[in-house]
Amino acid sequence: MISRAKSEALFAEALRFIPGGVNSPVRAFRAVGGQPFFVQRAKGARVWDVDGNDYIDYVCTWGPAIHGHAFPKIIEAVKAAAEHGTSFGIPNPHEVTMAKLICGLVPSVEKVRLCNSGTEACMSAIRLARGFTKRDKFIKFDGCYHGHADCLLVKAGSGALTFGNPDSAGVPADTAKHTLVLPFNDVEAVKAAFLANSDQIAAVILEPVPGNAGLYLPKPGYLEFLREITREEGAVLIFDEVMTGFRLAPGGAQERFGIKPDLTCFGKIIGGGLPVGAFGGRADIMDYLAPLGPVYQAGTLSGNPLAMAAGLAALEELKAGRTYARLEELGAALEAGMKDAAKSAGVPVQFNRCGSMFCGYFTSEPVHSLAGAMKSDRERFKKYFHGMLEAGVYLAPSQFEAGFISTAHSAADIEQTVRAAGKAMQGL
Ligand code: KE4
Repeated sequence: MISRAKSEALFAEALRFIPGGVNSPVRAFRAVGGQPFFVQRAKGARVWDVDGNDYIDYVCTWGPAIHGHAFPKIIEAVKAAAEHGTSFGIPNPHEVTMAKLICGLVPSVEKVRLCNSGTEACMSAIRLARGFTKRDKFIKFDGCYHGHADCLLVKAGSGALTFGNPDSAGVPADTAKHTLVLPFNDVEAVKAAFLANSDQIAAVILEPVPGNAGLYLPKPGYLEFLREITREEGAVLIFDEVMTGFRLAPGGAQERFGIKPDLTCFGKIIGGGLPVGAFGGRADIMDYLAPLGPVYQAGTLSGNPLAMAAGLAALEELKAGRTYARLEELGAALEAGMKDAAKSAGVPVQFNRCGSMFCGYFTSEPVHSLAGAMKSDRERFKKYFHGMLEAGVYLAPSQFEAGFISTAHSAADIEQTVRAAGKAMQGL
């Protein structure tokens, strides 16, 4: 067993001052048992804990570290920007460069507003769609996560076509009732929801490739169907690309699947590891935002110079390098290796992948929705997770999260990961 005595002492102290000892619930290892380790430093594809143990990292800070940790160009950019101040609350040139870069890389985005998290981006996009359409209801899909704004912490209410139920304490039923939660990849459910709520639905928001219930893909034609029905019904189509944006292609999932949404939410990669979110899209909708229009949205640190410097360095590198070809090579190698490992161990695994995002479900049935993901054997996942951790491979501490590969991962890292998986799956 790897010694983690310093992490254990830190966690005991953290529990005294921070709820659950963490500043974001998934980090607490409650889905897999045991205690989280504490990171001392990170570089490339690896993180080191405070006890000196190192791990190949497939969480990549939940997506931002697409170039690996402590990427030199990002570190240099942040250091240089910090010399001139850490925040102004006054427009700065970096904001304009960032906005032009996002609009240049994502054709559906004519104008963009920067904020400080994916939650802010999604919350604001929903408010904007409601203001633009003057409608209150909106559709989301089970298994898709769009941050923790009240109206988005909702699960399917009875007969999903009616209204949602709060998925968290503290969310008033009056708030949740406007949120319709439908199964993903189900065309008939969307048709029925629009029929039952005609002229009342402001928007449809989705992760085009859901990465918050593990990872599964849209069925052929599904995204095209959503684009068509929202256009016909006068509802705003919102792609939440906080995770997929700039990861699945320079223009995100919408480039990969050839769909043009009305609004898109961003986060993670565009901050280069610092806190940034953004939402953008059709100019006629975006111009409803204050100070131009009646929909209010604001943020003290929006467009922060340090976060802009880090994000610009990250995005410029994506434009310059052969990032996506490299990520595809690594992803394909990991997928092939994992499938072989599961077959050799005689363990039923569905390994879903889209570019450099992946998830292995312990089930024999294909996974295309939350219902499918829920059939995964979580006891097997828990044992597998800890087997991999002991072998120096850090996976997301939950079956219902996606894994991420960076350009800093090497073929040797993938080989080490596959060998570890072969051992961890033995006897599951
Ligand atoms: P943040 O508010 O955490 O920056 O973004 C919320 C969000 C919105 N949309 C999508 C598609 C997301 O994946 C997220 C956040 N992702 C989770 C990982 N599953 C963040 C990790 C965490 O909550 O600690």
